[in-house]
Amino acid sequence: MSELKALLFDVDGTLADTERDGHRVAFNLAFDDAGLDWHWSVDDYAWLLQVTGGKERMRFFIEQKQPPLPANVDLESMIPELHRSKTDHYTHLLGEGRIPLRVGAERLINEARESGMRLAIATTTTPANVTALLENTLGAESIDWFEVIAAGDVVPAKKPAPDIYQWAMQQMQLQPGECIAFEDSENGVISVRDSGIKAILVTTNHYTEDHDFNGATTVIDQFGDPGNPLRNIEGVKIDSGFVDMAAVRQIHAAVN
Ligand code: XBP
Ligand code: MG
Repeated sequence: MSELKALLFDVDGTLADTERDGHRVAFNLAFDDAGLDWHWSVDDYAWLLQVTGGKERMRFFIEQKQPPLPANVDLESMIPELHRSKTDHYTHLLGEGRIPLRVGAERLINEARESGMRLAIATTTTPANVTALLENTLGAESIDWFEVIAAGDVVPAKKPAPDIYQWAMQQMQLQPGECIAFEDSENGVISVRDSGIKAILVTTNHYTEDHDFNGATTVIDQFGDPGNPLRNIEGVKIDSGFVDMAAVRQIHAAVN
């Protein structure tokens, strides 16, 4: 049995519901600014989310849908330019306080800190987006609560590749058995699983509730709070109605 030492959090969909009203909106604003007649609807975006990474997602869209493109366009410069603009829009949306953390996330992070757990972020999104979310929800000092912020292009292969979790563990000199990961999507679970981490807690959301979470230890609909209980969906059950450190330890111990 390994000792639990660290909590590794995905960001998009897990700590906050950023995709529908954040990333998607920012992509559309960037398309408008660039004079592109493209629009990603709430439904289209469910399909687009199969590809992680904003640059990778735009390339996938262009290849699959062949939308109208400006004459003589060079995709190798257009995609990064569009992505810079999208990141600007996204961080502005966060700055307006439009996207709160999900139910129970702040409570769990605070309890983990109080109990001496090490914390890290393992995400596909751009580092500036993580900083903006943390600053605008938990406060500027919260960035330092996370020992490692593993994000974006720090590894060449994004989720579902295991690289981002392996990179975070390497930086922290942790073994997979010493960690628990928090995810919301099928790609996220595959990434964690293939990194060797066995303890995986999934909170579903609008876009991921029908995903295949094979390999997850526990699947619930939200972290929950006292008075706002979670719903157990699959795997190890949480009886208290919300995820606290006792539940986190129970989930870790069930598979380590
Ligand atoms: C998050 C993503 C990201 C964001 C966009 O996946 O797929 O691509 O949608 O971020 P996960 P960027 O939650 O599995 O890490 O545009 O900054 O790439
Ligand atoms: Mg996610």
